Amino acid sequence: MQRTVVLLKPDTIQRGLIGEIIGRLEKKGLKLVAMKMMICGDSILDEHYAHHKDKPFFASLKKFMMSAPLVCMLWEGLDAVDVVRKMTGATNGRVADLGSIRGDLSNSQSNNLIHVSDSAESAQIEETRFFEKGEVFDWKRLADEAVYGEDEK
Ligand code: 3AN
Repeated sequence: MQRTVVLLKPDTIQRGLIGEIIGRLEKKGLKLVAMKMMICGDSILDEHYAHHKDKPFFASLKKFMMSAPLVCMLWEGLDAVDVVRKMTGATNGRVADLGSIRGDLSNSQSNNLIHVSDSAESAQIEETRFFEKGEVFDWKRLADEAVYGEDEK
């Protein structure tokens, strides 16, 4: 099974959409293995958004990300990185496909509710960036029997 990092951004908590987004991930059949609230500091955001450091929106992106707590989660499942990326939709909520989280719930390029890992490699890096080992739970989920076929477990 693969794990992927999901961060619910300040606009999600401000708009009361935490339950809606978690509900979608649960209903898809993904398994929650870690969850916490945190307020990000400068250094973790510099690291997390290093690929945007020269962009004109970098300062406002950081300010936005520090404006309220994030809900940080780790979700597990078969091909979890691709599955959750697809559920999330394109960066700009105005062009993201309807049916995706951003397409249905966001109307913005910057306030797009959710960050998700973009590859298996970044998922591993982001897992150690946002979680201590003791915060990740290896638990037996009974629903796995129903969610996956015999050949997939
Ligand atoms: P994604 O989150 O879809 O992988 P990235 O990694 O390109 O997109 O962008 C990270 C975050 O930076 C986005 N989630 C969004 O909040 C912000 N962002 C990206 N492009 C812009 C932009 N042109 N203007 C403002 N904010 C942006």
